[in-house]
Amino acid sequence: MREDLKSVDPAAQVLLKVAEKKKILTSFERAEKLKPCPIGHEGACCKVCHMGPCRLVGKEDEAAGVCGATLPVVTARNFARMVAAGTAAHSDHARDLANTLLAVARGEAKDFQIKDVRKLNRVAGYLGINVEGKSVNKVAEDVALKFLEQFGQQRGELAYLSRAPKKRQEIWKKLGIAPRAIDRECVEMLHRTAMGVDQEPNNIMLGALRTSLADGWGGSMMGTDISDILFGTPKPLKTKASLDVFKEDHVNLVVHGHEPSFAEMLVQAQEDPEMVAYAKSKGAKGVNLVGMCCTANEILMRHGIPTAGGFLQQELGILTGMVEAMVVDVQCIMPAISQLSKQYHTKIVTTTAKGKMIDAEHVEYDDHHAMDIAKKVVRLAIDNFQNRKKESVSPAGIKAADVIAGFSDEYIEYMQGGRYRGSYRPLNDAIISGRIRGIVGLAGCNNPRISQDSIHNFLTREFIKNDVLVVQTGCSAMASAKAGYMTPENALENAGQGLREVCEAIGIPPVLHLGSCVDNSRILTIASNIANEGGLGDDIGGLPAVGIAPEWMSEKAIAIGTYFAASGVPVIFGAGSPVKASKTLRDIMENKWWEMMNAAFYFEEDPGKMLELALKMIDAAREKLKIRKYEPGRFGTERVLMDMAARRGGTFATPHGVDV
Ligand code: MSK
Repeated sequence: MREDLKSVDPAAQVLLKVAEKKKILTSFERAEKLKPCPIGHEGACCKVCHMGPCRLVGKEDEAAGVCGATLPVVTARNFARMVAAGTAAHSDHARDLANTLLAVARGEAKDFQIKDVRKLNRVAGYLGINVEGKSVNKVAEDVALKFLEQFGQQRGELAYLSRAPKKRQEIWKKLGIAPRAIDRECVEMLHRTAMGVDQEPNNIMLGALRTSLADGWGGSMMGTDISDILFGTPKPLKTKASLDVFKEDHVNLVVHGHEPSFAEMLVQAQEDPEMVAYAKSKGAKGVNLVGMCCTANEILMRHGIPTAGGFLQQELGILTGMVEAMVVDVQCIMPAISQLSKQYHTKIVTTTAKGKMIDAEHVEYDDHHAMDIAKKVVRLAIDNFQNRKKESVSPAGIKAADVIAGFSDEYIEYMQGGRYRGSYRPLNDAIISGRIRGIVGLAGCNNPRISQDSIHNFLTREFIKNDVLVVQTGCSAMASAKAGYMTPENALENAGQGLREVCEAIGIPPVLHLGSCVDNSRILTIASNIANEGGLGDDIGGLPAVGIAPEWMSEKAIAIGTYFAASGVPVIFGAGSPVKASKTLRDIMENKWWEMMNAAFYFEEDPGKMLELALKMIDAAREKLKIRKYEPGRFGTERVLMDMAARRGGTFATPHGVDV
């Protein structure tokens, strides 16, 4: 691993040199110059009222703010607020999609159609909506209205909680953390963490768990499902990933952010013969649509649109001098890009009233006139083609990697038996026999304080070498895509023998691209399906599975990590700990959560130790399940069966292999 480099992506390295030569500062240099405040970085700065900010230094049992708030309370409140913000982000995205679904169902958004009726009916089933005798649009309307109700309902619990294994639902009930409504949990979390309300760290963290579940089994899962219903459920397809996906003879239009609706329209608009003719009239061969960040993941999974990469590529993309327009919506959009664009011909186009930028053009997206607005933006990019300056063009010049992406949970089920006999049996059997040692969900961001992609790539390589199936989302998926890990050939070259055999038999890469950040909900669905298939316990908790976000930076990542833990998947985060200041908090997350939920939340910066801890937890889970001990190259079908007492006892596997 090259920690001395700002990035291990060779195309990014080329463009960082361009920036250096032109004396342009990017987030990579700003991160070097601007050291984080050590007190706030570790969760010990309280700024929930104006008596402070109070910086709590000193011993845990002595440090206190002006009001007397202790270090564990302050750290817990800070963490819980991150969870609330992350949950709000994913869920507001889902709310927009639910409104689009409603508009489509009512014939008000005529440029969209319901692409996956089968999924619509499946979702209606989860929500208890009868589809008999109803038109597709009526079912879609009922589904959209039910989804919208989930945000503000005053009674009951979120409908999607019923998709979790029964045992997990009982744990949530017992702990009192089953979320009631999405907005309610976010609002309550902000209230509880305001000055002078919840002052018991464990109770604050219970609130954080409940809020996070409103993300994972609420907003995010809804976001994924509505996108599949409207734009199609992903199936594997081939595309490219690199900063070198820009074309010199085309108008390069980048779509960056998170919400897929407008991006879907741009996919259609850029292919429209009228737009192609217009591009030709301006001297270009056509329009080259490229994705960035999670919008990239959405249109890559469904249309094979190439990706320029994740969060840290946004400034670098502009530095190529080849981007006519960068269209942005919400989340992970650096304010720096509008300033940087002034030194190039690139136009930054904001598209939502929620996210405007100084010096950007604003073209407001409205799903009632989606295609007209998409064409307006495509035209704007085409008109800017003539302003591209030859002398400022700096292509990365590194061949883009092939990527096979598009592994929805439905497709994973399908590939294990076909449309009518799809199941998770083969995957469970491969885990039981030891061909697959376990599953790791690698997710989360890049962070300029860490050599870009270095830990994502290190862990991906090591896990597949150790027969661990890797499923990826968000910027982590981009890291593997760019590195060429998402091809079946990679399995042949780099995977351990057991994983390789499974990949060859099914014809999949050992690293599966599952989609965007909201698509972490697909990992929850896969985990539920594995648990419900049988043979590996009856809960998500206790599966040989771990979630890791090694280079995280966003509050959304914290919300995801927390709902993974609340769902029974232990998680490891790198890039520094926002709870490091409080031993009490660390103890709650690393030990108490094992007792409560059969999972934990660790912060560990050392990549080697992350790997070791993840493998240890996977092996401990295997031992507790009494399935074959993992031995590289030795597989079998024999199992040590659990007796009823062991099953009922619900013994939990800790990383130390101790019953709790
Ligand atoms: S885009 S949240 S930097 S994964 Fe979803 Fe990447 Fe993290 Fe944004």
